[in-house]
Amino acid sequence: MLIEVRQGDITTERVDAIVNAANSSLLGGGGVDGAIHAAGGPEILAECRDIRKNTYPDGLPTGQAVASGSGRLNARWVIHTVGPVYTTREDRSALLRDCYRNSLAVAARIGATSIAFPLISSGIFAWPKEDAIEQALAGLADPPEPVTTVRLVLFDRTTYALARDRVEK
Ligand code: AR6
Repeated sequence: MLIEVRQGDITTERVDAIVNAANSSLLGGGGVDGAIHAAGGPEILAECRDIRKNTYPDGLPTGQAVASGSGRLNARWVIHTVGPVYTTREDRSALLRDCYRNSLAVAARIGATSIAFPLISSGIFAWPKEDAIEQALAGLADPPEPVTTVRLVLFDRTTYALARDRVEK
């Protein structure tokens, strides 16, 4: 399946589900996480608090994903996933691919057919952009039914150009 590559702000995407590059607390943060909570409003945080209390009292493990509602966003759901923090000491790339795979699995479970992803771990968690793109494309290959539209949304022009060149190659 073709992966769509776009430049822009993921909070405005018109898809069934957008993915949040969260942290295990699920209680918000900076980067795309901060932008999603700011744009979607307090309903998302309220639901995340419930998810923490009822399902993940110790936090959402790295590589896993969970869905919440989307407050005021165009998308119907937000799928929160926790990317690994980049380090040269060990290879954490399988966890990064898990974020994409597990988010797709959650999308399929809730019946989302279209889904948009940010470039997970490539900001505050410091994953090098080019490799983050490779891991994203590997993790997004073969989405499960009924997912038919998979979009990678890059925030800045430079990263967008890198991803577009890689996908068109
Ligand atoms: N739309 C699309 N992409 C965005 C947006 C946006 N509105 N804003 C930033 N990006 P980051 P991480 C890009 O730092 O590295 C938070 O505090 C950004 O340019 O958001 O996984 C969480 O709570 C970068 O390429 O996520 C965690 O603590 C990409 O999104 C931690 O940051 C990911 O950058 C997660 O760090």
